[in-house]
Amino acid sequence: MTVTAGVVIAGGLAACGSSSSDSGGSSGSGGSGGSGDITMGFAQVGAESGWRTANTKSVQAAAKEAGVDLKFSDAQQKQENQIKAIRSYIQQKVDVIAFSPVVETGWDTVLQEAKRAKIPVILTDRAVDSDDTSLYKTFLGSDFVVEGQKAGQWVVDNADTNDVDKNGSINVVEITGTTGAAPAIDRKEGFEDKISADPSIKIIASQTGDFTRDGGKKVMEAFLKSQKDIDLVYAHNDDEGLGAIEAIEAAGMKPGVDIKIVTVDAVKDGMTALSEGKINYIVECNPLLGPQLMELAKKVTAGEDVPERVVTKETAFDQEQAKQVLADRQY
Ligand code: GYE
Repeated sequence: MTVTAGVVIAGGLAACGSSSSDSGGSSGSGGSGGSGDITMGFAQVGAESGWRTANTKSVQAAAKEAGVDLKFSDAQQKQENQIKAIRSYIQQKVDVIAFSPVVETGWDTVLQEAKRAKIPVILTDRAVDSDDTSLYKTFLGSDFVVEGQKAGQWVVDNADTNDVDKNGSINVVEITGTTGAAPAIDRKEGFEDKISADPSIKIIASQTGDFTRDGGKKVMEAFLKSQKDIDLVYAHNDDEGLGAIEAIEAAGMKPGVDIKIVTVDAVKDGMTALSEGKINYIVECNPLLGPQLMELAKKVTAGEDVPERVVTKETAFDQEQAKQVLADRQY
């Protein structure tokens, strides 16, 4: 993760919402006709998780609301597909390209092509790891290191109950997100940062579940075979945690009791499991980035300055808090 400066809490931007009266200001350099409407090419990661589905819906609904003509592609979690989609948006001369990079590295060439074509790029949700920050206008999304820190801090703060077998050590198995993806790298880093304060907490195994339910289940099945005395699962998203629950139950144990579970996202299925006590703690990651993305797109295509980093505002939930908000959870 390279982007650090210019932190702005996104609530302010979202509040300016979707007034369509300023659409005449758009002067997209890619040029898509004289109506003033903006054409956006959006290269999505895939449909790997509940979070992603909510994110896609948010972007599509916000584009409609803002009068943005959205070209949408699903890369099925493959970088090559995202690069192809971005190249096709460049060819189509869209006004702005937004994308959520599946992995952090390997984007410079295609982003230079966009820059040469004078098409501004907005990173949404995930960052790229590039020394050349002129390749994109802004990065809108969560601080994944902070998310990992919140998860790790909870494990430290609840060390007594997390030591399920009371043998003085907390054995953690980690189900990581997609290898090379910003949230996988940063959620690991933040978590390790916090648990290092307590030497009794150890990550005894770590493997990718690719942010999917099926991946989480398979990895947990393997951990249950290869590891003794697992106290806690740290899954990088809810879907992986939900897959782990299936594996733990199939092995005749009680998730949330015999093995504690901490995840990130707070989508409805995750929050349901939390309120039932099968997950113990969830760090929120907000997928509803659409309105802020459209607001940034309007500014960028109008040649206005935008902050180079827009961080979304988030919280975390325990069982009681999950019960309180579950009924109103939109996604
Ligand atoms: O946590 C996970 C999804 O990039 C923040 O991607 C996103 C992550 C999210 O598949 O569920």
